[in-house]
Amino acid sequence: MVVTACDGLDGTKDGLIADPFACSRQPRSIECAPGQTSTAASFCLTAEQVSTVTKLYRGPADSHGRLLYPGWHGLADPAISPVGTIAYYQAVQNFMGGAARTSDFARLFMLPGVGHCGGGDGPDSFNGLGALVDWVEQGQAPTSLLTGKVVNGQVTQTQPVYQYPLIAVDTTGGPVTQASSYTPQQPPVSFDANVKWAAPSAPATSRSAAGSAESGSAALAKPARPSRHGR
Ligand SMILES: [Ca+2]
Repeated sequence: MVVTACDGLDGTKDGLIADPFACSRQPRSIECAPGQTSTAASFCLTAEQVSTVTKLYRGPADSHGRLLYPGWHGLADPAISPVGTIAYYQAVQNFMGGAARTSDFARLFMLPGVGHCGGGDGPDSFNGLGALVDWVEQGQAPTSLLTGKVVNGQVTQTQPVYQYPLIAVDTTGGPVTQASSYTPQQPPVSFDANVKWAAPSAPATSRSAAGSAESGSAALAKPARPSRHGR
């Protein structure tokens, strides 16, 4: 239902939601009409189900309405909300004094349709280690990662992912399964990741950092290059 409603909002009809924050579809919009029963052909949610899904999207909050943990809202990690990853990255940018200073050593790439450490409908194979090696040893900071979908040993789809917040959009009209069809674009809706946390220091804990690095995304942090001359 959500994919059907929001697939095209990221600029590419490919069965994946690259920009979940542009998706404003509310669970209430598919609440069953009075007397209606949900069927496979005519799917709807009961009032209780609408209430539950709405709370899941909003995320748990304390009695003052401050967020305890991000709502569950894409990209496709069922275990850890990608919003937590983005909020952590935003917190790092705030601490470092902006996006440009942070990009010197840490870059975030969100993987549409990809699960916790892999899997999901989206292309989940990529060479993050190679990107880090090029960054450290060649000074070539990654602006995109080439991802691929491998089914039964065959690559069925390739797609670039770009440095957050840019998303890959099929602007050429080429096949959505080929990376060459895509160019980096600003998302139609900019996402404010400055979360008002119940515990202000929560996003900066080491536990949050370790978990968020696996969250349907590739957070590349550039390690310092070992010096051979003790400089
Ligand atoms: Ca899409």
